[in-house]
Amino acid sequence: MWLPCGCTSKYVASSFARRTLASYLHVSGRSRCNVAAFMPEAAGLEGVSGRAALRELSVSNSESFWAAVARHRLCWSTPFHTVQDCDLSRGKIKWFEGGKLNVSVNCLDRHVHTCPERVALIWERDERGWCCTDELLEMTCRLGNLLRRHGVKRGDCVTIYMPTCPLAVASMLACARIGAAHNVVFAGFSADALAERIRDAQSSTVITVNQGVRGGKVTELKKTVDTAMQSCPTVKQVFVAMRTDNPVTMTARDIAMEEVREQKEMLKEDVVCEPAVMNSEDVLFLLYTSGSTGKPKGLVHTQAGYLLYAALTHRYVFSYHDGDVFGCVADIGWITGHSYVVYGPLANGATTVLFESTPIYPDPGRYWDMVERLKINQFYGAPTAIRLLLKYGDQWVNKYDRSTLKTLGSVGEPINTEAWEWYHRVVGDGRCPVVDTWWQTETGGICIAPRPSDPDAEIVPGMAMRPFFGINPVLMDTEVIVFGFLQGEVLTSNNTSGALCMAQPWPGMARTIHNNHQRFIDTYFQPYPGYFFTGDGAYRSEEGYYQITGRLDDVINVSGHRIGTAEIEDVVNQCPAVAESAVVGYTHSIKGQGVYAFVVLKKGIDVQEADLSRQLNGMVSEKIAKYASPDFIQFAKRLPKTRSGKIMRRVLRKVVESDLEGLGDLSTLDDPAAVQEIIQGHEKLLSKNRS
Ligand code: 6R9
Repeated sequence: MWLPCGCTSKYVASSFARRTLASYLHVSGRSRCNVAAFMPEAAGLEGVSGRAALRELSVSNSESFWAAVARHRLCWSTPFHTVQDCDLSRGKIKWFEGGKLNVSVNCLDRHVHTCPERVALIWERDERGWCCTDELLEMTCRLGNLLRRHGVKRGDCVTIYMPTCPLAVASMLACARIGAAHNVVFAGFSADALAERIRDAQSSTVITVNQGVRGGKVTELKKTVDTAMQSCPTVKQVFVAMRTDNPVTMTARDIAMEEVREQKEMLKEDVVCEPAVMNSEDVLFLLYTSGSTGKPKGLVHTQAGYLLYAALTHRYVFSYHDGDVFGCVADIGWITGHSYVVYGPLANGATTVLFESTPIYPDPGRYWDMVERLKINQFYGAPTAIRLLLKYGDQWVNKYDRSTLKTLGSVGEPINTEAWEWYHRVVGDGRCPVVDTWWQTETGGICIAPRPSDPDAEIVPGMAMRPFFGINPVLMDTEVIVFGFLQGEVLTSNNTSGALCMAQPWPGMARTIHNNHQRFIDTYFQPYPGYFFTGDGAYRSEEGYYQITGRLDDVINVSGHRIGTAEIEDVVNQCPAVAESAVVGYTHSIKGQGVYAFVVLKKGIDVQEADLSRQLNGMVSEKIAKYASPDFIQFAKRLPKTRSGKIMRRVLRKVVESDLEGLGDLSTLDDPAAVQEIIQGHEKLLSKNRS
């Protein structure tokens, strides 16, 4: 097996790393005032005497703030000459122009000097008790050389379809080292979803493993790649690593990273890999996410701004300190994995945990067993897992020593008060702050969270609360719709709800949608000109704290995974028996939201509904991913529509939430009787399900 199983290892080891570092290291901050202990570079900022002043300045004079932070926290080979050049109304976002650096050097080589003995990665494998760590720089360099030797160039895009394992992290960093962009596709996505992302990203190289292992189950990742390849003519090569001992069929396109020991491709490579000198605004990665149309968006993040923002939020939201072990249990296939498993922690020289398993494998004590064994200091997870574990009871938590924990984090969806309280009281023994962190693939890193703030500042359960440095949220009136778009004024008072927008750019935000800048503008900057529109609604309390209320568009959030209702409808509509469909989200006690599909069959179709449901579920799993598969499918004669033919999703949502009082004004409906049929069908489905 290629993926080795040592037990500890260091950030780096090669002498080349030391040399590289010397040429990259630049500047350091000088402490002058009392805020210096908190953020050394802030000491040089005019008039900053405390944290509140620092936060204020980060917004009112964001250029000075970000310039100081960027100089202090990143290693540049050439310093930047312009802090920012942004115009939100045109979707133009540029930070630190003129600056040159290499992200992998910032994440690896430079920590040689400061913490040569520190472990970079701890891989908590699916098999309990099998943790292992690797020489991350060495692996990254070998892989960088391998990719270079096989023709991968600066500016190319490499698709990574792998489980959360050290080689996946090394693959991301190897791309960064040689100046290629990466496109990580969550290993739970189907062959069709993978193929669509490979085609859109125009990748000619893919990296995968023979098989994945999660929750004790084997998944055929290489086979999925093979299927995807049938519709990806641009792919020239597929690198295949071995996660299990089982051989897989190799084709002429495939390159075994290791097969028999003597032929290990990676071991042939030198441990020295010259880092590409990248411009701040060169692409670091694409990451696809669901929007309100059927086609996922390839959001583009660039080098310096993204890395800086991931690092700064990682340091301050979680109160990370040198030597801490940071445990974010997200999969690397999502933005949380990118920013808080890989880039943020590694840029800060942290020991970061890669979690390959599930919260309940082999039993519901898995997380806390891991916390005890790996001595995790910050634990960052999703509300869906917390809700699930809460149901299994406190004994699974209490069995393990959690005294190393200092901060608990939550991400991906709203965390309900019950789950928050349990997380705080049981997991954190009532002594660890719980930070509910709001952010998105688009924002690159955390934008709203209870910390940083004064150590004893209040934290309200289930509230993200405070904007991060440089973040300037505003709430907009959602009532006014002009030409189909939400439009409105900034709501200035507290105790109010509205569309959550950002009034100022920050370094971590996405720069564009790959190959579709117009869609980027239309989605994020056109609804409220001059502002970045998040797609979420929020409430601002009397005290000025923010609470996220959920999506305002047709995107649902299943266990923290975003999925556009249109994507699911596109698949369901491909079934020859289906005339049309409408998918909506509903409240689900564990997953946060579940998927509810209304399906209208073509005339004269005579099928068993149960058979067709199975078929449709299978299609969605196969074309998108299992998590997107509907929990309920309701067959209907017709859907409620406006006179202009638009499906009234608002009405459907109310029906599935059993909120018949809230159906609202039905006068614009083409035929109000359709709603009655839908209500009856829904009741029938529920009672069938109960019995
Ligand atoms: C990081 C991530 C983003 C969407 C976002 C919002 C929801 C994320 C949340 C939250 C309430 C939180 N979301 N964090 N809702 N409270 N703390 O999840 O990115 O996959 O792009 O999803 O998730 O709706 O717009 P992404």
